[in-house]
Amino acid sequence: MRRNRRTTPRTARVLGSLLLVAAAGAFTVGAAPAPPKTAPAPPRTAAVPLDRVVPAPASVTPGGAPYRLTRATAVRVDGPAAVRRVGAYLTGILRPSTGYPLPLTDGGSGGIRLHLEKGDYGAEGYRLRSAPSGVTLTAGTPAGLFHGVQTLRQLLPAAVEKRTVQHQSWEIAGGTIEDRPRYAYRGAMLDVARHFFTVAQVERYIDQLALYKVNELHLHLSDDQGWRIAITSWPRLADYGGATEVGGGEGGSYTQADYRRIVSYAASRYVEVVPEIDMPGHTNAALASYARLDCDGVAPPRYTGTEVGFSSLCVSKDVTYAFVNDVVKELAALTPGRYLHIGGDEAHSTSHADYVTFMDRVQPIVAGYGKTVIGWHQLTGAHPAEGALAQYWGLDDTSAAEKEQVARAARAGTGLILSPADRVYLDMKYTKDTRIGLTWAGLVEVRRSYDWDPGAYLPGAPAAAIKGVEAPLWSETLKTSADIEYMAFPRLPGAAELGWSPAATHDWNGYKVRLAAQGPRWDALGIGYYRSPQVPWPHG
Ligand code: NGO
Repeated sequence: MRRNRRTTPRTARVLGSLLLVAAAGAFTVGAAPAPPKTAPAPPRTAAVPLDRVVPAPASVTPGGAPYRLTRATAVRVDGPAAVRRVGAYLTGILRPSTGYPLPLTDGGSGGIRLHLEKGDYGAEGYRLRSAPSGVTLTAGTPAGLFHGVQTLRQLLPAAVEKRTVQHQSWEIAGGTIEDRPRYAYRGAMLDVARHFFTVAQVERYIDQLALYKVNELHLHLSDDQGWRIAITSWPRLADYGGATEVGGGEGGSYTQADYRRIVSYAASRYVEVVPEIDMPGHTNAALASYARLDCDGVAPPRYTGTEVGFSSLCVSKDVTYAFVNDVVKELAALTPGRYLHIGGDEAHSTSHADYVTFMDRVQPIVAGYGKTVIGWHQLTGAHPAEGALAQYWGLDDTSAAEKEQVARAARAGTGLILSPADRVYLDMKYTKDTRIGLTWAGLVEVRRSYDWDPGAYLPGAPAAAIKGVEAPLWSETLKTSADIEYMAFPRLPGAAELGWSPAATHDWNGYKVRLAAQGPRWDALGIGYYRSPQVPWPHG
């Protein structure tokens, strides 16, 4: 017989939940005032099971009756201003859809409580406890509370994400979640060079990343087709080099104030910005802007195609390093984050000797401004600086020799960020019929994107060298936020889960059910996604 929860008679359900509440010993008279007589009776909706969260939490212990939000619920915060800001972020999500006032108050008990305490939470972990008397989020840091808020969102019905009042009940299943990330680096990259995206578009993506506890936004700020960040000492980079893009559109660039806005918006979502200036290849926009950067002193025309590998900074000229120094100095000053990405991929027009010379000179410049170098994994073919991270973007079938070069560097202390292109390059088409995207790394359906283990991916690389996972989104074929979202969803949450969740939770069959439950949330948020046939989306 098929069972359907919704067919249980209402009286039996009410009695059942009263019994559960009483059994939990938490029934307090008057805790939840009866709705006013005039209000329409809210339809019953089953609470989202505690184990429906993406990324999968480290530990889930369901139990006891749910908590129900009411008109009387308060959001209680104690601790520094940052905790209050996380509380305000939460009320900003809950008020429009519930229509409840949800006052933000200091201390007290009951309602939804955000609370810092010393404990074994780590830098980003949290605990969520839900019972009829209230929901308490506890963490050691505001970042942990923020991640806990993302879990809390997913435990409410999908309609909580709508921006107009929804008349329904809002319950959070009873139990406890204890959670912390597997990896400290959980990234997404956005290529704003091939097509330019505005501050508002980047902020929209940041909000989407935060839903899945991604904490690093790598911005690919320069490439052959465009230079996207104003550098005061080299103004033509943005003014001229930024004024085009793939296909010949008008391009664009961020003023330094724009960039600061992105950085601070990201920080409000506990996301660190990792700026990338790709060097020594992928530099046509810079070479077109300043003839003196070219070995022959002749500036090439600006470039709007998609073939790459033809440009190189002039490794033998001193002005090259003066240029790099100025750019890195300004960018480092604008960036509170720890990292500065120097690219280093596809330097096909730079000899190997020149590449090594260039990296030997440029990495100390980055260190001199207090930043840690990240480079694409070709950096491991030179001399990665102490503490540098290499970002692996090979394929499953990349040659054993190339993988071994990266693994050897990892054994010698270089940390790795994993972005295997035939797994987590979000710009790869899902199927041959995907309307945008590239295919050079293959077709990457949702399962393929999720079904690998970062800890065991690269033969010979010690587990401790793996710092995390990043999902790059290159924009040769992407022009709008709708394009970004269609390629990122539903694969981005899988990459985020690989970065956050313990390996023991990894299971495609369980994941696809949790992922399916995200669909109605994306609908409510206005995110258009690829309805992969591999995922059992709810009907409707
Ligand atoms: C490669 C290449 C990029 C392309 C991208 C497209 C890296 C690190 N370099 O990835 O220039 O945009 O593929 O998928």
